Amino acid sequence: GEAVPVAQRGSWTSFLKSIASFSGDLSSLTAPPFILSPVSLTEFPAYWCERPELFAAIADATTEEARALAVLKWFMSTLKGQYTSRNESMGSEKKPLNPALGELFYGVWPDKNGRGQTDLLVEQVSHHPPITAYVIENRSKGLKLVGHSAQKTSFSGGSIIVKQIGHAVLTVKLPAGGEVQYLVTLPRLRIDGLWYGSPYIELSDHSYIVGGGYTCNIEYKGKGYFSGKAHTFKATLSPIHSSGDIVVEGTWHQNSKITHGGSGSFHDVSAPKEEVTAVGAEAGGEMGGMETRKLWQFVSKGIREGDFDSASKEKTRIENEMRQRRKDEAASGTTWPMKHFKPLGSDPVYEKLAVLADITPETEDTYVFQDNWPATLRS
Ligand code: 0T9
Repeated sequence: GEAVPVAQRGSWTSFLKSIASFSGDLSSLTAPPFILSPVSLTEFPAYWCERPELFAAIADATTEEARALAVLKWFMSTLKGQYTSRNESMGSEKKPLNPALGELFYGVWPDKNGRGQTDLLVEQVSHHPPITAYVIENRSKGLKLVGHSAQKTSFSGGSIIVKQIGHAVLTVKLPAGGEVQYLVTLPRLRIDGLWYGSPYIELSDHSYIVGGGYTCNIEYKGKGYFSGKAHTFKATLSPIHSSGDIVVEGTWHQNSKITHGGSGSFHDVSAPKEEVTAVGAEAGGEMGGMETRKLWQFVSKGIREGDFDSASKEKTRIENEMRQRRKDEAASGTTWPMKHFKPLGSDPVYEKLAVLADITPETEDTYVFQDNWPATLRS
């Protein structure tokens, strides 16, 4: 692999071998320094709102069709950040920090041009397997996205295949009273370029957005499929109670246009995105010990500055501390309490909406937000 520093070639090769002979939770495998990211997975839910004005715009739609299109446009516009931003900022996909149980991340996108303030709250609700639960809310616009994210990984043909587990539900308060909910499911990922030490993500299969009188089936293709172009998608938006599909086609990391049932350009993510501002939850906006940027502070610093010795020492210290915490809990017959969510074995909203688009599985568990925002985000 050309992108692998000479001194790390041996450890990269053995890392790839361990991936190949392993399936399940990749997050716990030790990887060579050059591929480590200083950012924890608890920060990833922020990708859902890095174009806050597109999220806010969902509230301004006045017809079911306009609302379904606004939801699709917001969703499509998050994908570039979700799946290519590490390549842009760090040169390739990197291995994120594996969050500790109970790790927290809070953030905000401030009000601008009347779009309203948008708040973010994330909690690591399981360590083994890793599960991240999140809420994004724009209160003034009556919009709330609640979801959770986990992965099942396997290795095939030199690539890592990532099946995303979890879904999100977007709740939109209607100006006339009442609300409408959209189920958002997640695409499958393939991580290519491993051999060369410069991994990148391609999306495949389908994901869905269902609700508000519409189903939307989004099909993902990459290089070597029907278009031969990387990061291609085709979204078919269908009204549930009438006919007349709207089709959108393009590349999710660039732009798209309406190719059926209308015309004109659809989404375009060439303009810069807006990163979330991290907010501490303690008094005075301080960060507590379980808040991601405080917990990983010195690991991240070590990785950023190329001081992998201190990064690795500090990481071991955190992991040992967490191991001890689990032992103490086992000894006292307690478990780490979730701070913001309650687990539920099946999600009634998912079940109601998944059948409308023939989504499998028909049932999924969920994490119910307890509506306990820290005061620092709500003052
Ligand atoms: C939810 C996203 C997810 C998380 C990451 C697969 C992955 C962990 C999960 C799915 C977000 O909404 C979107 C983007 C990137 C996904 C990560 C990419 C990645 O490589 C990791 C896995 C666990 C690895 O770190 C594999 C080993 C690594 C050396 C390859 C770069």
